[in-house]
Parts: sequence; structure tokens; C-alpha cells
Amino acid sequence: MTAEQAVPSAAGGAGEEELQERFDATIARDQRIEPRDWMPEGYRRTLIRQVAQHAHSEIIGMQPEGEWITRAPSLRRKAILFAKVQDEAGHGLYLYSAAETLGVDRADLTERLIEGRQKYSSIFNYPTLSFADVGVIGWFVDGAAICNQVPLCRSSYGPYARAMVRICKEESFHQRQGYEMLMTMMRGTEAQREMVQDAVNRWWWPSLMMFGPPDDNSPNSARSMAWKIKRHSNDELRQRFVDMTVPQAEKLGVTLPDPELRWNAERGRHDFGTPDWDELMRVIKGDGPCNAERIERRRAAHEDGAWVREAAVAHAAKQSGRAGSGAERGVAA
Ligand code: FAQ
Repeated sequence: MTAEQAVPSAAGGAGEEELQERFDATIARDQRIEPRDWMPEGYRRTLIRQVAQHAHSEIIGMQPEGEWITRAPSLRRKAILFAKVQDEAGHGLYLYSAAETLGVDRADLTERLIEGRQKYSSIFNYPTLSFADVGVIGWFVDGAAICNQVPLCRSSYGPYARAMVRICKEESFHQRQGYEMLMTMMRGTEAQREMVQDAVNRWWWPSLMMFGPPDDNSPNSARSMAWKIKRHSNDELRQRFVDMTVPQAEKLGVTLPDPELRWNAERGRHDFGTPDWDELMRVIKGDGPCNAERIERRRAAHEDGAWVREAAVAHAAKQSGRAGSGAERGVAA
């Protein structure tokens, strides 16, 4: 099946106008759209775009931390990191499954990623230079993922919303493990504290960029919010992340690298500086520090895994052949 092949909708003989009215009413009542329901083409395309990009992010997101599995400083840290990276693979798989309910094929989506025709999160195009980066990714990147994804548990598309429930539980755990690791390092030597501060300095701004461009330059937001795919705007979620993270940084004893960051009593929120939006656009377009390396690694893993996919298909064919011949003989398969 190709990426744009539509799943037949359960039209039930109703005309397009009536179907659209039913769809609008379901969204207005805050109920879920399910795979067999009729949906406007734009809604389906927007979901495929977002869910596929999200799935790709989880899979590419295994790489920056995965590089540290062999170099983790203790068996405990290695076991934790291994489990976390495996969780990200699981998230990718739930999300590809959710995307498949929209009539696309995972193999085709993977091709699109490898050929640069579909995006993945900008954050995974930065290098992990020290083990402190693993802790900071847990704290910032998983923390940002939680801010962005908890509202997606109420997204209007059923399979996406349900996939997000488990993903968010695991991301919370990831965030805590990152923060706990940083607490340990901050209680260690001066060199360890410097490593943590250096990692914080490098990951802060890219983490703010994860939430996407500012609202006045976010072409998809209005439509996605009207369809209740997205529940909050990019800027609103970015603000929540800043407000959540500032007290955590104070407790940890690190400085967030933004001279404009301060509490605004009038707004009851923090004011903060402007991320470098040109940098975000460069990274999204493929010109970040690690884009080429990340995609090349994904391509190699995909090619190396071809024999596993072929073996799985051959095994499934053999099983269904056996089941078929069993059924012919009147044997329960
Ligand atoms: N990176 O109009 P908008 C994780 C694109 S998972 C790259 O604002 P939208 C777990 C955007 O696609 C992290 N591209 O778009 C983990 C659009 O391009 P298009 C991933 C970006 O969709 C943790 C264009 O710019 N999370 O972290 C980015 O309304 C640790 C215009 O933007 C998700 O995917 C970006 N940062 O809002 C794993 C969450 N921002 O497609 C391992 C679900 C924007 O029109 C370790 N996604 N673009 O050509 C979303 O919430 C939304 O899709 C946004 C973007 C908020 C990312």
C-alpha cells in the first residue's frame, strides 16, 4: 500500500455534507474520531504528517542517547539507559501502528524518512558530548515531550490519543531518571558539576525549539487546533515548559543560559528570551549538526535489518499456509 492510499470510510450511504456535519458534531462534543469513521481528507493528511513525524522522532531519538550505552559509568546506569532507549523504540512502534490505521504503511513511512521527505524532531540533530547529556536529555527533552504530549492524550483521533497515554507514563519516568542522574552528578565533584552545566547550556535552546515555530509563524496550528488534534499552541506549551523547568533548575543548582529569564509577577509566568528561529529552520531543513549522520545510521540499520523482515514474512506465510491446509482437513488452526 502506498502512503496516500485512503482507508475506505464507513459512509453508510450518507452524502458528503451529512458526513462532514457528523464529523464536526463529533469534534464539537469532544468525542473521538475512530479509524472507520468518515473524516475529511485534510484531517487524515494532517494526522499522518504529525503522527509519522512523531514516530520518526522516537526512532531517531534512540541514537543520541544510544551512543552512551557502551560508555555508561556503571552497570546500574547502563541498565537504566538501555531500558529507556528500548522504550523509545516501543513508542515509535505504537505510533507507526496508529499511523497505519489512517491507511499508510510503515515501510513506506520509513522510506519517506530515509529519503528526507518526512521530518523528525529537530532536537535529535544535536550531538551528545558527555554523559551529562544523557541526564539533560531526560530532564529537558523528555520534560518537553511531556508538556507537549500530555494534551495529546485528549487528541481527537482515538488511536493517537490512546497511544499517547502509555507513552506519557513512560516519558515521565524518563524525565525523573534524567533528573535523578543530574542530582547525583551535582552532588559529585566540581568536574561533574561543570559537565552538567555545560550540557544544560547546550541543550536549553534546542529544547525550547522542540515546541515548533512561534504561533505567528506556525502554518498548521490553527487548523490542527480547530480539529482538536493539537490542544494548545506551540508558544503556550513552550511557556509551560519554561515555568515547569525554572524551579527544577534552581533546586538542582544550575543556571539556565538565558539572561532575559525572569519571573513576571503581573503575568504570573516567566519571561524568557527568543530562541534562534533561523537555527530551528536550518535544522528542520536538514542542515543541523548531526542530520546527515542520524539519517545515514537509520538507513544502515534499516538495510541491515532487511533479513529480519524477510524472515518474518516467510515465517508468517509458512504459518498461514499451515493454518490453511489444517482448515482444509477440518483441523482447527
Ligand atoms: N522539529 O505549523 P507547525 C520525543 C515543522 S518525541 C522538526 O507549528 P505543527 C520523545 C512542522 O512539522 C519529539 N520539525 O507544525 C523522546 C511543520 O512542517 P510540515 C517529537 C518541526 O505540526 C524523548 C513546520 O515545521 N514530538 O521527544 C518542529 O502544527 C527523548 C511548521 O510547524 C512530536 O512529534 C521541530 N521541532 O506543530 C525520544 C509531538 N517544529 O510538516 C527520545 C507531536 C515544527 O508542515 C528521547 N507533534 N516543525 O512540513 C506536535 O506536537 C507538532 O507536530 C509540533 C509542530 C508541535 C512538533
